[in-house]
Amino acid sequence: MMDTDYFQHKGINFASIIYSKERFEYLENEFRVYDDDVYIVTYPKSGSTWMIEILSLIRSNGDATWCHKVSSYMRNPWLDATGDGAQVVDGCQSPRFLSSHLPIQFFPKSLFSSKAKVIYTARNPKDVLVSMYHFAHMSYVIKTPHSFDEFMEDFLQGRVPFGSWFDHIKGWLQMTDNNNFLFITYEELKQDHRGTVKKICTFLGKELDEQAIDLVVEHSSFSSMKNNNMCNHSLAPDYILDKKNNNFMRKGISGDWKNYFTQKQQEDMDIVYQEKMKDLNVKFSWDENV
Ligand code: PPS
Repeated sequence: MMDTDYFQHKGINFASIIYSKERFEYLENEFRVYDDDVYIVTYPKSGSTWMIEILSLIRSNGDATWCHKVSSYMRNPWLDATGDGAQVVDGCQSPRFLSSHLPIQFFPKSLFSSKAKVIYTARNPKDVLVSMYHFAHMSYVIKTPHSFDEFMEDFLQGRVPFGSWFDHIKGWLQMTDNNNFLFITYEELKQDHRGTVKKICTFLGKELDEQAIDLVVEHSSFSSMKNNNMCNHSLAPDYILDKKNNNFMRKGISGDWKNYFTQKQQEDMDIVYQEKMKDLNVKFSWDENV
């Protein structure tokens, strides 16, 4: 597989193939956030594609026609990348629904004086690591790892694209007290898909009847999304994803890390986790089992 070139921006690695310093500087300093914008923010592999689908379905009252006709890249464009993606964002009509993996210190500064809404989705970092490890074998935006051990070291040291998982979540959690910020976890969605969809509707101020909620849940299930080419990333260009032997919609479960981590890797990661998260006074659903 072809390897990936990284450049650094503020100490964080990014693949030059779709990201650039110019775009990041433009976004941070010049991009204008509007009060009626809604941002889906995630660290990679934490449930972005799932959240995009849920939001698109909520916006269309559970009717899946739009989700089956228009790609997720057009329905909820990605802020971060250069090229076609940037053009879609820049031509987007309000109210805009946009997606981003940016750490908070890279985000457009105008967010912080706006009333725009942010939905931050987090996932157990052990499952993020496993998902990203597989993704790194199919994607040209992450260097292909030589081994799981080496990848874990890169992940824990924040050398993977978008930097440290720990810094990302800690950075965004600074917004917890803001009424326009909603924190959701992948695990919460897995455990209570319907309840979490309702919570998102309340946050967005969108009233859906019970039948529409059922449709949102049905069409955003893992199996529905896996079969929908408009969201399963089978339309991603070949220079970004090698889809021949891999599937973006891989397993869609919580706790897959248990199938990959040795006892020693688990203990090593727990030590780093405790140390990095000790100053954060928040309990996560995965804490029991991290
Ligand atoms: S990316 O590349 O950063 O945008 O990836 P992202 O979409 O954030 O995360 C991909 C993982 O989310 C899983 N996924 C789902 N899980 C459960 N239900 C639904 N509907 C769903 N849709 C996507 C996807 O399978 C990736 O997780 P893994 O563990 O690799 O299967």
